[in-house]
Amino acid sequence: MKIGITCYPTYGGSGVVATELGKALAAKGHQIHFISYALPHRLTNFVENIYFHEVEMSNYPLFEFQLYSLALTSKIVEVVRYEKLDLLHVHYAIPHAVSGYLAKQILRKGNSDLKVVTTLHGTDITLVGLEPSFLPLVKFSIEESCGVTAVSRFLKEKTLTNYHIEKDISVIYNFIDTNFFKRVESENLRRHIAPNGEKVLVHTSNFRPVKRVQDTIRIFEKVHKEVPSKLILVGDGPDRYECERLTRDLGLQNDTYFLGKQDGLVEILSASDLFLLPSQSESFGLSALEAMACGLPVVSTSVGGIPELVTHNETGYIAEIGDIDRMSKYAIDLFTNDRKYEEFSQNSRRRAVNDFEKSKIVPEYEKYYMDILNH
Ligand code: GMT
Repeated sequence: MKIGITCYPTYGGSGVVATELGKALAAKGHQIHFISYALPHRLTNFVENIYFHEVEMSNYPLFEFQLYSLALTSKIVEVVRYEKLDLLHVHYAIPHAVSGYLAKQILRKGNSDLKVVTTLHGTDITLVGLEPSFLPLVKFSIEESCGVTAVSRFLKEKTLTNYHIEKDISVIYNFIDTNFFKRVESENLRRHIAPNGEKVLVHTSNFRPVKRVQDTIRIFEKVHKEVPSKLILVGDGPDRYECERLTRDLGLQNDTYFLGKQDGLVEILSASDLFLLPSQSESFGLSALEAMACGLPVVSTSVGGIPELVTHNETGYIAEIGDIDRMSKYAIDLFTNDRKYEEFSQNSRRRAVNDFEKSKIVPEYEKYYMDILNH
């Protein structure tokens, strides 16, 4: 198949899933054309069968705001026409599903029937998409997509109820390469972070309010009082400054590492013991899956699609949003019970391998494409 993929090229989960999907499909012999404003950050080296088409933006002074959705539409039309794509797969509805719809209408004039598949990832449905300036467009573009997938059952249900949509939405979970995401040797890093054998808690995110990173620090404060421990925070975003301030206010600055955006995630996770995900909303929790594949139990909130990934009392623990006391007790419980910790760690790795390995999920997308093309 010749497939176009449009996604955000940045560190967000939707871009990661889109890029890893493109790479996996290319490895299976499909021709993949990424269409975005920058090279996806997980596309670090040359991969056979992968092409990148950059959306060029005009800076004409009359346009106070950049017209990205329109420029993207024109680029999609160009790539579909000249590369003869069979299908376009857009990740994150805003604005990609709208650009996909417009491109389809333009191509229809030339008698070409572009199939557009939209994958809903999270805040495109639960947060941003509900804003009055986007809601009608999100609803319309979902209804008009030839196929729609959601990354969890929770997200599918939210889409149908929030937008009053009657559409067949397929659930295709996030996936990872468990041969890449696995515990690796990380003694040097571990010795640097926790020189006296302290336990290591870790959190990775884009530091947006929805992630409640401050809760991570407050959980750590309580754990730290009971168990010698360190906290690693990976990523960057609007809440980072506040988090750094809170860490200083609580006197935890010498035990907390703000690493910023990092590519060496596997080594960092391998040097850690427990993953914290205290989100306010989370459609799936790709970051938790990456940690589980590296053998880390997860302590998280019970929101969104997280319970479809984290099994309470098996691969970690889940609690109510903001229940810092409970989440810290869970962490302390795991740190003070070696047998239970080991069992949870093995369960986490097993769950990632058995249920979310890319070799299991990628064929689900391939089958989905075939169904759409044959329809
Ligand atoms: O929605 C976001 O805040 C970021 C978003 C993205 O698209 O980058 O992440 C979402 O997509 C991931 C991949 O499907 C999911 O694993 C995340 O749970 C989801 N984030 C939220 O729902 C907050």
